[in-house]
Amino acid sequence: IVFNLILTVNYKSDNLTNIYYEIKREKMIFNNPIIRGYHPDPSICRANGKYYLVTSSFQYFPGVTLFESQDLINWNQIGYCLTRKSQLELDAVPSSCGIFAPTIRYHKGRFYMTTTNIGAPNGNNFYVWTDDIYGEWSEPIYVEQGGIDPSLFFENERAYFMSNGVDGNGKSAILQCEIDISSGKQLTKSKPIWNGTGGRYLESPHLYKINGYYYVMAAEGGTEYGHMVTYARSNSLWGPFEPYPDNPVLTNRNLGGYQIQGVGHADLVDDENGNWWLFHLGFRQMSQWMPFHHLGRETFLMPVDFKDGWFTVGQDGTTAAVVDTDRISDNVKQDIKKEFTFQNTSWDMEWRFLRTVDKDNYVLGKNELSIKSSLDTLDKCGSPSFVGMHQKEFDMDLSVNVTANDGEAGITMYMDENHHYDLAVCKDSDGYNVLLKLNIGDIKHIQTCIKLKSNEIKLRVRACPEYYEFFFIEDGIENQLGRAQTRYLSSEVAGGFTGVVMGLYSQGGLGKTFNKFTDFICRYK
Ligand code: 6LW
Repeated sequence: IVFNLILTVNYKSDNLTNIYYEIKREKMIFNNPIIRGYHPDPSICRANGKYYLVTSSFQYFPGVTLFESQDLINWNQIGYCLTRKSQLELDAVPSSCGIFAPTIRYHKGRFYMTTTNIGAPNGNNFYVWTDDIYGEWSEPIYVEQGGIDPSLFFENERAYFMSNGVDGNGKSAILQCEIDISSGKQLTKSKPIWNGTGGRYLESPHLYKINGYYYVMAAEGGTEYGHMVTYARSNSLWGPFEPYPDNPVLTNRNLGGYQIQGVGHADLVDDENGNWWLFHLGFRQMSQWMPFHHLGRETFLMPVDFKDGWFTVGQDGTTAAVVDTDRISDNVKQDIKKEFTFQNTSWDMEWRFLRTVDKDNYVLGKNELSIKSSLDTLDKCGSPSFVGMHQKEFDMDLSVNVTANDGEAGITMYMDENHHYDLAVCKDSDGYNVLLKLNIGDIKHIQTCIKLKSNEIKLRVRACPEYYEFFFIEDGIENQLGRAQTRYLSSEVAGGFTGVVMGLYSQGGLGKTFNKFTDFICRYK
């Protein structure tokens, strides 16, 4: 426990009259983002004394990242909701399509997760359920109501489903219907319940009942610098809804130069003591006057206050990087993991694949990884041989030993098929080379190519907010191959909804022999 010692000196002219001090308990302090690396569109529920949170996964497999927490501050990934091809078809899905914003809810001992698979043959809204949060989830149950960002609300044995859409006049609206939760069948027509406050891209609806009022909360303004959270309340879940007079209730759009931007798309949860919290997405721009972000949209937490049937978020409706609160025990310490290795991660948790995994191309060992090339390369919108982890911080030092036997094997800092930097060992007719390849849109450039003495080498990437620097280590000597600006992998340049994923990959060659990776280590400052 840390205490603040406050020393107050009262004096009249030069005569000390009083010296007194008080001891105050220091507040718990936590840092945002609370879940780092690309993890947007958080949704949360409370069950059995714990909290469960899901985030979007797009073209990556498995789908819908699932986290657990005891204290709202420290989150452990416990799995994914969509782990089978029958639940998640990603074959033809473009980058940043696939799994959009999920919602997780707990009702009568059962967890439900609803989402949309954009670009898939059966791209409708659907939900899956489980009675065991650590186990497998059901097959998808489809709902006819279209739009994105589906959500569920349960009351008196009834289930309601909402998503974004348009009303009879073509105006953006939150649409709602009652469904049969066992079959997904609509029991009522889809009805517009709220039109938002006029911001573009009305999305991310959630419905709550709190102290007698129904609240519909949404995001508006688009998921860039103008993003915001708005809400309205009603005595009926069908409306009419009366907007909160001070909407938006949360936005950082007027905090020019502040690192955290684009805050919106939120979900509310109450803790055991009856305090409310808002989990939402936002992003960290690379530095004060550099409006680029390449780590993707991440998950943030802010406290909520209710007064006279309305709620506010934070102190002034903005999200801060450092939050102090007396609502969380000061025994809780925020533990931000700084080092990731093959040993302290698990292939079915932190590591993820692009679209459809051909298991024959991977040997996921305890301390080593072997991959052989698939037909797809990193430059295609397909399923290359690739396994990656989200980049979580700007400052990073990543290294891995590579033994290349066939084609090209290395590390890629990967945003999408058109925006990635690759550092690799490559076999050609007279031996092995180390390559640095920069892919920025239509510009595909081999920056450096150096002949190696053997096919075994250590590759290293160091990152700061503005640059990646690329190295290889041969005979114990570190050589720099070049560097590249992070901004060209940012959402502002590449577009899309994901962030940089650090991938280990293999491509080209005959695709018959495995390339080996050992001693992976990624350290954040
Ligand atoms: C998501 C939408 C959004 O469905 O981005 O920021 C979309 N909000 O609500 C993809 O993450």
